[in-house]
Amino acid sequence: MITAGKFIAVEGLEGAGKSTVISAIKHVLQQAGINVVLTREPGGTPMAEAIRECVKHDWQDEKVTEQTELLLMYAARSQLVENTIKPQLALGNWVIGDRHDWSSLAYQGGGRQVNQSHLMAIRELTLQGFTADLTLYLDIDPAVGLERARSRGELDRIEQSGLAFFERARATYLQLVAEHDEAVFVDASQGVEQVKETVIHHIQHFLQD
Ligand code: Z5A
Repeated sequence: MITAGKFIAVEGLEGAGKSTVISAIKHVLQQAGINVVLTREPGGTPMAEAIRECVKHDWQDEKVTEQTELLLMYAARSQLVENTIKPQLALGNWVIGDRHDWSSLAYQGGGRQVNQSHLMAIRELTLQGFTADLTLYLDIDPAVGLERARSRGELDRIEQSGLAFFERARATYLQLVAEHDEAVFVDASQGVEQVKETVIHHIQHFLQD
């Protein structure tokens, strides 16, 4: 009998170090004999990757409305959850997501301040209660995270949203962590090795549960 896999979501502002810790988590899980599939949001399927291109970029004088941004994030998520995440979990594989639903709650809900009841309705339509088994939230001061992101190159459309936007997104993330027992807070202002060590400790604990 195949036991269903687990879905681990890694969340945080830009430059928090999500990509960096995901490879460490993958390594620990593989050493425990687990098959691991990596996903990213928005993206992770051919159609969702096309949506990613669409939503991250500037459209010159054409304003990307908050409604469009929200709908595209959930459209991409629907494609990914139904075509990749659920089938992989059913095969017994574990999925590590570079961002998931909390990104929309933090960025569109907190950052853009879209109407909460509309957001919740779109979320319910898309996910129908599907959630991550474990969410690791990497907390970083937005100014520090954006500086890390900037050092890699020019900021994209969403990254140019301003510090107040990212402060609101961070506040939403902190509230979500406080409200969910299956979430873990990680101080991502520490050095890379220390952040990785903290994350690995939590993963090993999760594996023992
Ligand atoms: N978005 C949204 O609005 N709504 C949604 O529902 C979803 C997403 C799903 C996705 O862009 C954008 O879409 C994102 C949110 C929005 N936009 N914004 N703004 P993305 O996937 O391209 O961006 P990201 O997820 O934020 O990735 P990132 O910038 O690459 O961040 P990261 O993966 O957390 O960081 P990293 O690549 O591991 O590290 C960044 C740099 O910092 C790198 O040079 C590292 O070597 C360095 N680093 C990492 N950790 C440390 C530590 N601890 N100390 C020092 N330096 C470090």
